[in-house]
Amino acid sequence: MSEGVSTKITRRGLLGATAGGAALAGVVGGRAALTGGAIGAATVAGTTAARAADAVTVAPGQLDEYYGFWSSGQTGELRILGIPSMRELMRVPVFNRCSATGWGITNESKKILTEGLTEKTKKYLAANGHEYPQNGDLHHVHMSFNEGKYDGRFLFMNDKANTRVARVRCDVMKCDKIIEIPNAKAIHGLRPQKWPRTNYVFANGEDEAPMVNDGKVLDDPSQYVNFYTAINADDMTIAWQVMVTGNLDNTDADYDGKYAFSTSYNSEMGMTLADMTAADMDHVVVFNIAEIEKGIADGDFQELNGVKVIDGRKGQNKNYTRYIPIPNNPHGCNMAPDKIHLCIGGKLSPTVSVIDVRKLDDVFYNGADPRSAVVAEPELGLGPLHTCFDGQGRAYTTLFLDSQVVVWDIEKAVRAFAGEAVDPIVTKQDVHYQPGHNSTAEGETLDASAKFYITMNKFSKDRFLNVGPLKPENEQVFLIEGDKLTLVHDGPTFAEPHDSIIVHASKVNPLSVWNRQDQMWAETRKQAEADGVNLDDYQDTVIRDGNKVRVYMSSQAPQFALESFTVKQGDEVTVTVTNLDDIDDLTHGFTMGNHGVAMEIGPQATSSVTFTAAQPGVFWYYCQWFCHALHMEMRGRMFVEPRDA
Ligand code: CUK
Ligand code: CUA
Ligand code: CA
Repeated sequence: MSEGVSTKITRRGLLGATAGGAALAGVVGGRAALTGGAIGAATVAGTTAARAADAVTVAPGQLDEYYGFWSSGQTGELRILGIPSMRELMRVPVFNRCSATGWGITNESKKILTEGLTEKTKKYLAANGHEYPQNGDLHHVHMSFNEGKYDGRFLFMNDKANTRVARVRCDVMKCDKIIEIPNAKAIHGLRPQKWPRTNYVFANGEDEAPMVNDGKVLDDPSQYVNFYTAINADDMTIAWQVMVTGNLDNTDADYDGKYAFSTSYNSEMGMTLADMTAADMDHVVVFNIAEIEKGIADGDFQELNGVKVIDGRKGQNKNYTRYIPIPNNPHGCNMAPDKIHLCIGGKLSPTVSVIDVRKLDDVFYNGADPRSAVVAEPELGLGPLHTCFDGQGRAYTTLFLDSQVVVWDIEKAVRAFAGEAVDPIVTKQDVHYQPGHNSTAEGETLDASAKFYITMNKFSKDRFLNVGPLKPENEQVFLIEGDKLTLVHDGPTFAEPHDSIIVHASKVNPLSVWNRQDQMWAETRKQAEADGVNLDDYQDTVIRDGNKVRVYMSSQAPQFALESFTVKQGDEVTVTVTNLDDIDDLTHGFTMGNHGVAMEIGPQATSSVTFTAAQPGVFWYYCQWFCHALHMEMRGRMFVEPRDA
């Protein structure tokens, strides 16, 4: 790093004042100054940043060793990066609309975006002129597991804004299911079951609301509840829900298939900032999966909006849940790959609470004090949020207020908690600035490794050219070498990746060309068959069905099968395009001018779109994916005849 230590101190002091709050500015600035000096000395003594950067450089034309799957927060999409290069490879629209692919425009995508919505929500949306939510807030993306390791089948992700969970197929990297979660409000934390495989995807409802939210109860928080949801991963249906006390933030599952866990920052059930932060201790809820399944089988549930709901609130005296007191508005919830230790970020407490999951049986069945499962609570720094692991007994915790990562030894933290005079902290490293989540390669699996460390920082401040008041965030890559982290990459990124997972490339094997029989366009295929059109062959057919017109055209670079077609003003027009090119990377598009219509048609794929030809005239359609030297010429005309002609 060429920047002087004194510059760094000034920048970090400034940041403390803005992001940490005026009251904390002195503390944060002071710590940063000390650490800045220490890290500077370490850099001089150790590996040079230049040599370290070589270790993660991927030369032009070379492929990355890992896929990175990234959330995008309020942008609503999934992103795919190459790791360690941090090259952005793809954006997969999920909860957002996409102008390039037609996600949210095509019939195939609209089916996925609408079919999982509750009737109530469809009504709310219709009143606002929408068929499906126009936004999404995608915080957490996780892959399906088989025996504690990624299996390359699916990615699951949440939408906090509209209480949804989506699934992306890894064979084509497209979303194939989106469901709204009934009863719950604001799905935030999300994790797949790790063991024996991902039968369930666990999803946390963050916002409190009346159990039956029909307006009869309003400002009476004593009647509010929260819901923990288990989704059947294979068919994306709701398996069951558990009603809990307090709200739910982040979640994770163990490596035994016995327990799942959620943090709660609002055990107080407060409705104001002051009330939500009133208690010194909040809690982690432990869910006993076998007991919940048994309760469901025994009929110990109520049915609420079609979902079987178990009562796991405090004071139920059943074995569905236990509440472990944790300081203070805890946030991150991360299960270590040692299969033993669950790490809870204290957020307002400078500690991470470590729960030994082997002690939970005693808590459930032998009346042990829930706090007896806490086997370490190291004081690590200010604002601990999320923890990741390197598979070698070390934990890496982001310190939001300190703008640092702290590397610490889990076993030493346990020994220190038991009274031994050992310091669990291995090192602290500055990051730029205010980190949230962090990742190591496959760190949330049994294949966790100690190669590199990625930090997702909420603020970039002065790290990049100024692009106006809205700045990019900053994701940084550090090389891990023993006790030392060396910064090797800064990566600006648009709002707001919370989380990422890093998956070895050998576990992900997407197709290059679609399978013609893919389910994605099964309904379109059915309609084509009814119309006597073979979607697997050359198509240039126009079917009139009352005021509905169905246009079938195949495409092969650089031509659509139809140079023109004619409809009448007011017709509902469905255009179905099949890309008959059977060549890697040869995607066509279909954009209808002035109609807000565009779609991607990948090699061997079929896509369709429906719109109303409201105005008479000549309208050009064109292919918007550059496919050929004569790509510009890949266009045609829609003639719309006046209604009374
Ligand atoms: S939460 Cu964003 S930094 Cu939604 Cu995973 Cu902690
Ligand atoms: Cu086909 Cu451009
Ligand atoms: Ca609290």
